[in-house]
Amino acid sequence: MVQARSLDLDGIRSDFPILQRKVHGKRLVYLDNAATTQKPRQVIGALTDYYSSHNANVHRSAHTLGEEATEAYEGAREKVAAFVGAPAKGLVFTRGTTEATNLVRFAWGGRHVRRGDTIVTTLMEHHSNIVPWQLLARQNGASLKFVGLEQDGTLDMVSMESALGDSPALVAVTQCSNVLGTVNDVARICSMARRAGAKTVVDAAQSVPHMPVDFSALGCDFFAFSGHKMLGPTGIGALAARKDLLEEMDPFQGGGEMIRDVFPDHSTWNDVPLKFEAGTANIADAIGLGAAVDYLTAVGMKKVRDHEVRLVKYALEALGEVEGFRMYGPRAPARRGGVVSFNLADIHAHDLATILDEDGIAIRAGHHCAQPLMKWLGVAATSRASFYIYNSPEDVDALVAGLKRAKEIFRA
Ligand code: 7TS
Repeated sequence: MVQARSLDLDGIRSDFPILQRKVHGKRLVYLDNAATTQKPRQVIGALTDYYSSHNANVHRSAHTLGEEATEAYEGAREKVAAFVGAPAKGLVFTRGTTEATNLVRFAWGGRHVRRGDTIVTTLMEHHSNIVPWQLLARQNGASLKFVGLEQDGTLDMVSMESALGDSPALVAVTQCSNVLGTVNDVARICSMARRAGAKTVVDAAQSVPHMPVDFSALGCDFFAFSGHKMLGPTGIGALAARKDLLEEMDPFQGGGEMIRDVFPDHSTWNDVPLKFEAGTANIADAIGLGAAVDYLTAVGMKKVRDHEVRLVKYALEALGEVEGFRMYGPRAPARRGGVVSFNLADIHAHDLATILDEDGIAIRAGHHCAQPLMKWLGVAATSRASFYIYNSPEDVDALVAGLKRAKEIFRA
């Protein structure tokens, strides 16, 4: 058995109540972490504590609960910002990555992308880093260009150079693919884009939860991620952005909280980042995300990354021995995140996921919200196992056994 135990796995696993439950009478083997992660009792506890003892609206009430809630909410912002290397005033809470890219679409793109402009994205993006740019391009008369991939599922940098030759207004790229696992050199891409005069949006949904990241060092303009993929609650995420850009951007939504003064004929805006947080915020979940960040910080993000690299190495070796196993994306574990997408012989990915579920194993099957990538791969769907801090080599062994059982059932 390969050691993938640089973390205190038993200690970590004991923090996740859901890992104790059975599925179809079997031990739960949760391998759908790219879709969403499970929550430790520390995060669940932070939500319960907030609602039990501190609940009030923020930024408005002079009473004790109001002050406690505001302090906890703004404290969470500071923690989350520090976790990704961004200043707190440059971190806008959103519902998640999707809302963050859409915020850029409306609040930055609306005024800065003009007729005839180009927006560059890549073939490995999640739909949330494609569709907002399609909508923006259509609305503003711009065009969308896709950077292609190499055979091994890494970005074709010649195609990137050529796309940048058109002096695009915006370059939108993922730091880590949710299908191929490819980790892109976004610092290099952002520096190339800046020289070409483009602003950059980095989709960090699959990087922030899994590896050390530093928004300021990357040199990007916008950086989007989701709390629920990093042990936090659903419905909370963030956009980190260059503060000077946030200052001059239009608001995203109009309403309470985002204004300074409202007159019958016009309004003035609150300071950044509150200018982008209209209405009552998702206070409890932001605080829950702060608790998730505390948890990950205590584990150590370098350890999280090392654990996943080891686990993926073990998984690729073990899965590679199952006849008919075809994986997608780069082979070297150091060049990829903790997701392994594959197909098994001619078994449909959805059938495979259903068989594995009978064994208590949760994987995702489908297009993973990356249809242009599926087309490029020449498949309608893949199966995907995605790992996190509580997964063990035993989970990989269970997956391998499940695949063998599926092959017997389908005689594939
Ligand atoms: N970007 C990437 C790379 C993602 O993997 C996802 C979600 C998103 C953006 C959108 O995040 P949201 O929190 O706004 O929904 N990815 C997946 C997935 O791979 N399976 O389910 C959701």
